[in-house]
Amino acid sequence: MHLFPSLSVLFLCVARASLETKTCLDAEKTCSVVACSVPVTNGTPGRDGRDGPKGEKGEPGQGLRGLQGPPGKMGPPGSTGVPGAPGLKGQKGDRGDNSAIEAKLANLESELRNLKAQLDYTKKLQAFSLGKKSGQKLYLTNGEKLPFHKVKELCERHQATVATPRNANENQAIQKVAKDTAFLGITDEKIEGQFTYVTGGQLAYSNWKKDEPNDHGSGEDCVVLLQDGLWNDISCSSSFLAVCEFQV
Ligand SMILES: [Ca+2]
Ligand SMILES: [Ca+2]
Repeated sequence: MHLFPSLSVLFLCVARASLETKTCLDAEKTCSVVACSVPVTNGTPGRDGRDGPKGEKGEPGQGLRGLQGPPGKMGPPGSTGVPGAPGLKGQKGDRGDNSAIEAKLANLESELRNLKAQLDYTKKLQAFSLGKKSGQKLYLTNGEKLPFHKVKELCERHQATVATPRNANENQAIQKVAKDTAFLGITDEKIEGQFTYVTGGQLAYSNWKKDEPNDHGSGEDCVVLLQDGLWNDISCSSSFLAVCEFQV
């Protein structure tokens, strides 16, 4: 195999010897085998080499700067600060003249005491002439005989309630005021057989006549105080003496 290139070269040199004998011989001495042979075509390109090392970081770019945006929303209020130090004490003021006011106040107190004494005396006269007082309660009658609900309205109009004895003393006091059979502020209108005060609450005291209450006839839901001080249930629509109870 290695002989053919040499033979080709030799043949080429012989073929051209007649024309350029000297030249070829000289060339055989000096030029390379390739220079004297037929032209050699290039081979296929080799494979790509390995990646080179990473380069250094470049300089930052210089793009155009945007316009400034609108201001953001207001933030939440901050926390309350620490209280400041107390201020300096002020100078003492001038002493006021309260003597005139004190004198007026003394007069008013004196008038108030006189009025209270007169009121107490009036109450005593009233209790003596019209009614009967028991504890903090004053019982009065105007002498009218009315159905129970009219008696109730009459007493309420005078900031009072229908006379309601809660013990034997009160029962006796009402008995002395009432010169006739009188309504008491007690009914079983809400629940038959369960007598309660019209102002509310279960009975704390009772003084029923024998065989009463009997809810006689078409029904008896109101209560009267008989002249002997005993109680009887009776029709609310019947008319009896109105006796009212006042807080004093
Ligand atoms: Ca009844
Ligand atoms: Ca009865």
